[in-house]
Amino acid sequence: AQLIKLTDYEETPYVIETVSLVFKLHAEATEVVSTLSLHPRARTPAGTALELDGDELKLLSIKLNGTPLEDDAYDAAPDKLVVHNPPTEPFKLEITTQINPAANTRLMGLYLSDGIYCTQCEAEGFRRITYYYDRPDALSVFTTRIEADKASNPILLGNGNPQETGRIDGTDRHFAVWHDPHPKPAYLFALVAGDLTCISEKYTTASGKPVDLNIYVEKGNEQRAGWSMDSLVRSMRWDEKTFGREYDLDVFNIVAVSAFNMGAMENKGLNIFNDKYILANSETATDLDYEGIETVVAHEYFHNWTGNRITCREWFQLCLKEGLTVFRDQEFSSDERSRPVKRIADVVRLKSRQFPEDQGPLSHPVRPTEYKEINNFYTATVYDKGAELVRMIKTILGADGFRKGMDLYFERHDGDASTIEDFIKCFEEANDTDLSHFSLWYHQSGTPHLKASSSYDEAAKTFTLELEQTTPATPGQPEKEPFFIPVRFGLVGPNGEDIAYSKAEGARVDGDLLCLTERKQTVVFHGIGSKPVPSLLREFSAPVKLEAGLNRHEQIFLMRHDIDPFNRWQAAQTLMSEMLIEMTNGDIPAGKDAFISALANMAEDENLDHAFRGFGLMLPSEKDIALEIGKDVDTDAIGAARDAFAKEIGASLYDTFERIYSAIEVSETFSPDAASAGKRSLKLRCLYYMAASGIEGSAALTKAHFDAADNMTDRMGALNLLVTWNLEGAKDGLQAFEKRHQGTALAMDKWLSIAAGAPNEDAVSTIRTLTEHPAFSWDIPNRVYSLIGGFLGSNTRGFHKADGSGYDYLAEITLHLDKNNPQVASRLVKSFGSWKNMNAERRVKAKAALERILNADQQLSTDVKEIVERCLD
Ligand code: B3K
Ligand code: ZN
Repeated sequence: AQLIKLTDYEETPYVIETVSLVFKLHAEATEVVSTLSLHPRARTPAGTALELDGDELKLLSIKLNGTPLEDDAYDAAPDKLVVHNPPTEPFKLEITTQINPAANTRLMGLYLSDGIYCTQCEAEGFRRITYYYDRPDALSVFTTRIEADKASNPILLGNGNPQETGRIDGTDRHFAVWHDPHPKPAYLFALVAGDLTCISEKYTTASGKPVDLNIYVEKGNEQRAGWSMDSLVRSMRWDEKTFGREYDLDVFNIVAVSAFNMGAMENKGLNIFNDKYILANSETATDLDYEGIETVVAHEYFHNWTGNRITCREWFQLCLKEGLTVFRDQEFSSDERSRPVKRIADVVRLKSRQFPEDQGPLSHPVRPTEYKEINNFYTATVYDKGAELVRMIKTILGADGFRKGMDLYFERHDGDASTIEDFIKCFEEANDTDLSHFSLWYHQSGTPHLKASSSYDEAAKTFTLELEQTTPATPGQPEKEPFFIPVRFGLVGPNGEDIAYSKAEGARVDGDLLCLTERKQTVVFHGIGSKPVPSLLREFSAPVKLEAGLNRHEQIFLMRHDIDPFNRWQAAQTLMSEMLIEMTNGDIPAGKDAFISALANMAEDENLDHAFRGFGLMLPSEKDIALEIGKDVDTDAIGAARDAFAKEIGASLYDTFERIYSAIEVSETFSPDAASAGKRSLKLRCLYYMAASGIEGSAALTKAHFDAADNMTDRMGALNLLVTWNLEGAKDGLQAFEKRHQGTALAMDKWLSIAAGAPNEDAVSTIRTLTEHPAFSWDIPNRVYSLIGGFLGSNTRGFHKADGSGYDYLAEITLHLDKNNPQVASRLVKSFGSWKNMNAERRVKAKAALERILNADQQLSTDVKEIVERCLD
């Protein structure tokens, strides 16, 4: 496969003004007639060939202005259609292809999921339907006619607004025509046909335009779609209020399908979702699922403006829509729930997914400059770090300046296929400022390391802060420039309140914001009456690794007193992480008891909300610690240290946890709201430590929690503890759960993931056995992500077992999955991204497994090959 480069970008020589599609749906032989109205651009030389993309296509016929093309006038291959010498005047091309949705196991293009026809076109799936300019800058107006058997496919959906429907005379078939007035790229095309049912709501936009909202699900699931509808309505209101963005069609349809490679897709007016992000009730969904649904529904809806109305010029600009839309969905959830808690959750996610990516062989800039397979770049870096960059723009410009920039972006680029440069320019012009140094964040990869040290001069009443940034080399970028880093901060005085300074020198400092621009800067604060503890990077104001230069005593002080809740949490995390590393090395951490007692106070602090207290108690994961250690990692030692620490905290604070656990009352009728979810999560966190303690009665208490659970959060949470700590009752619990939920795929996914995450001497055989379970299937991504993804993601000791069995197994299933679904295979094989951090024994095994994939006797997909090669590089 060839390397695609940003610098090679060129406009298409022809413009597709309109496209009219007719789908004659049949499971194994669907015919697609595509009529394109084309014209050459003014500067296109006469005789320039028209080259359209294809992928595994079969051409049935091709006509130019109504006349079949002579054989020598075109060349058709499965992956390309070339029309030689097209007219120099506007012309019409009618292309008929035949495709096989039933055989489409890659879940890209048109495929069948549980008898439902659906599509996934981003990034390059449309070319698996018909020959086309399958690239985001080719915007066109689409009309779609769908024809299908009426009894098995009563519902026919397309993009835009419905036009007409009817029977096809003399057959059992019917049709529907949809028209989308908004020009769009092919990746936003969608079609659905099947036997579905829907829930509906009427919505009126801020300016009074009525919109029909429908969420389509398989029959019998309609009572599980209510939360999604609720989330959709709240998202629409929020975007009007917060960004002044209204919806722009008469209908907004969502469809939930069970076979889907990722979370969901923002097709214009017809979002298609993985059913995991639509279906929820208290019996089958956890609080985290409810939160995820709210986020993803909002995210896809917000794409209507950031993604669809303004799209990307090419795929290198992916973060233009994804980073920005993630930022928007994060802000939405922060407004709907608790802002500090949401911030903590987002940072946990960033640090656990993006930091490892950016510190390993798969590191790439938020806006990459080359790729082989674009589907490999839907990464935590593009999405989550991309969102952090937008957040930093807001931090630097302030809320009003940010909004002005966004307003200009919407106004100036509506209808465009745009770039990051266009986006940045809007903020610069709207605020009369220069963001050129800041823009480095889009181009330079890697996680900067920020090191702080400080000193206090009592006589001069000055406080001096030294800050130094370094960014380690990343693939393709050996030398790094200093970043523009916004550091929100406070100087915390002995009474816990921030001390005001009279003057600051040495950097751009404005109120509580300090902006670093150089490798090393010394900032002197004047008028400081007593020695402060600096609280740096409040709200996690930049995606950097901070070494705060504080001793344990000072960290504990911040954990107790910082007015920034995020940094209170961060202080606790830093302490836990440092101590866990010392324990991993066989040392006994200094200040452990003082820390444990501060932890108890935080857990009991009634002034903090429950969810925050739950997060405060969260131990860094084994993976987090491995990343923090960074080299020669022994995952068994980490696991043992972490287990021991949990046990010790559990034993020394047992009474505290028991007290908190019993005092929290959750209302009897289930509600997924943030407050109730926070109570459940704090209770489960207390139970986690009690279960870990080994103290008599704790296993029975955990089992009782499981037995009494009347919702999935508690049931799954308690079962996970029984299994994780291998308590009496684990086996019974697993059986009871299975009995209760067999037949409900999304619930059984949880059962698979709990079993896969459990520490276990012979984890790989356990997984192998589970792949034979009726609840599992290699063909449905959700099943694979739950079982295999659960093993790779949560079973650190199992996956990184020193004998290499985890690596061998990943190699084996990568090759197996790659034959049918390269995107799923490629996503899993990314778990090798951390192999270079392991100790020598493990590295040898991992490298051998990676090489085995590369040298296997089968044709590898570009997706898998690219990842494996980058890992080995
Ligand atoms: N835009 C889609 C992701 C498509 C992934 C293609 N491999 C979902 C989203 O980010 O909203
Ligand atoms: Zn998105």
